[in-house]
Amino acid sequence: MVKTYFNYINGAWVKSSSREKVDVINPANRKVLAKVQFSSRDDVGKAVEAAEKAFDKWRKIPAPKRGEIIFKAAAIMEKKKEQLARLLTMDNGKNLEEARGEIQEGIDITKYVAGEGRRLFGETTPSELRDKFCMTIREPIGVVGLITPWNFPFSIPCWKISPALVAGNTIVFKPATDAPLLGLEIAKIFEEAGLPKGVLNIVTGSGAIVGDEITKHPRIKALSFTGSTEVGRKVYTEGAKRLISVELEMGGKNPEIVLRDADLDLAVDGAIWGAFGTSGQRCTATSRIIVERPVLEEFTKKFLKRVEKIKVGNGLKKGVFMGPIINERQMKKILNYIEIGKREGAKLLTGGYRLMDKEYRKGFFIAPTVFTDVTPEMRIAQEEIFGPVVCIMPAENFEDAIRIANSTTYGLSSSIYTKDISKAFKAMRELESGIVYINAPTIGAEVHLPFGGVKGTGNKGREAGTEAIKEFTEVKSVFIDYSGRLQRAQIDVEY
Ligand code: UN1
Repeated sequence: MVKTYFNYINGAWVKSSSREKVDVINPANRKVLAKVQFSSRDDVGKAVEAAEKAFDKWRKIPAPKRGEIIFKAAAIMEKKKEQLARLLTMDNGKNLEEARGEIQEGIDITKYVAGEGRRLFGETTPSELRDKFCMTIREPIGVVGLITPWNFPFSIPCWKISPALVAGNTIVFKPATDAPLLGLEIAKIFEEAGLPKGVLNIVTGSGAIVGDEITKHPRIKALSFTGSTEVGRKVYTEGAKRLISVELEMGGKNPEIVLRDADLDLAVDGAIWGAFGTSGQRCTATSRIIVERPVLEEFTKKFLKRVEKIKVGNGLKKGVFMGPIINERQMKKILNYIEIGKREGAKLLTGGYRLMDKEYRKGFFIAPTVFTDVTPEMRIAQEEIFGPVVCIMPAENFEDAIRIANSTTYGLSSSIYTKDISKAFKAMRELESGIVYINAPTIGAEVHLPFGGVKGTGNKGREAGTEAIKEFTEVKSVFIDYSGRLQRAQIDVEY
């Protein structure tokens, strides 16, 4: 019997009013893992209503007490780590080691922001007037709408849910259409941790119905979205119509620069992990390797040798490095980009095809793919592929490498391999990205640092780290005059 998951609204597990369900498929073998609700706009309405009703009570619970519930949730996640990781591998496809890493990332952010319950710092500052006190306080926004992707179906929801909760907001959350199960598990965890009913509500279903309704609902006061640029633009537009805050984390075309003085073996390690970890399905994935000409041949040879050893398969199997692509549509999109690359004149060095025999037959697997002779204007060097495809691009010198690195509309993550400290620092300044790595791959951000990108990757906000709380709070400036008389700012100033 396949398990059915329900929506989580007002502290109860409920069927969608649509009475429709959809299958959740394991991308490694197309086995049906579970069924989830294919929800309607009406379900979103009910979730908003519950979240609105719960808000007043939740925001008045002292923040350190809210933080304690969040800490408890983190402890439950720790206890369930192995079980969650296995479910994640089946739901999303990434290998078990990476799945454990993702659960850990969710635990880390949850612990980190739980401590905010005892901080949520405001500022105090002197007044220009006598016997007057000035301060800022942070307040929750209200009902927030969260929409998350399938590639990190546990940790990205945690990045959003945990800080939103500790700050005192209530939530309507839509997990991704693919890999929705971990999002639903998060609701179970917070329920067990003692979160009052209505504070966190989860509605599964399609972007076109549930996602669209969340972005348009007039009583949702802030939106936080991670996903494609195409959808992000729509979310931003809807939010703008209502003048609400919208946080966007979107695509990347992340470069790894390899300079002539780099430790080439280290640069190869970084490129393998950055380009093919999670089968390239990370917004931080390395999709361009920009190599200074004098080491181009040697780097390419070493890299190719390692790529050809990559083991592809079901992520539950020991030794598998690269799992499947999330679904057929994404697989076709990636294969189409490979065709585009060939037509554009890039040289296909290895891979470039779907794996079809035996263990691969039922799943969506693509061989790790490397193009060389890629030039900056090619589409495969400009557009996000979101799969195991990487472009090697020659650069004449350091400046040329930086220019190529910056030549896309995205700006999430970038990396440079060099032993030259001044070039490392120059790169840190010149690279147009929200995250820069020196002698480390483009993937693997840690939760206590802000995460997000410049240019087309986002709209300036950052998640996680010290920024996590900002996304989910309003700042209020408070002036307390204890002089007992009218004092007019800018006018009655005495010395
Ligand atoms: C994403 O791909 O959307 O930095 C998030 C990283 C991970 C998070 C990736 N910690 O690669």
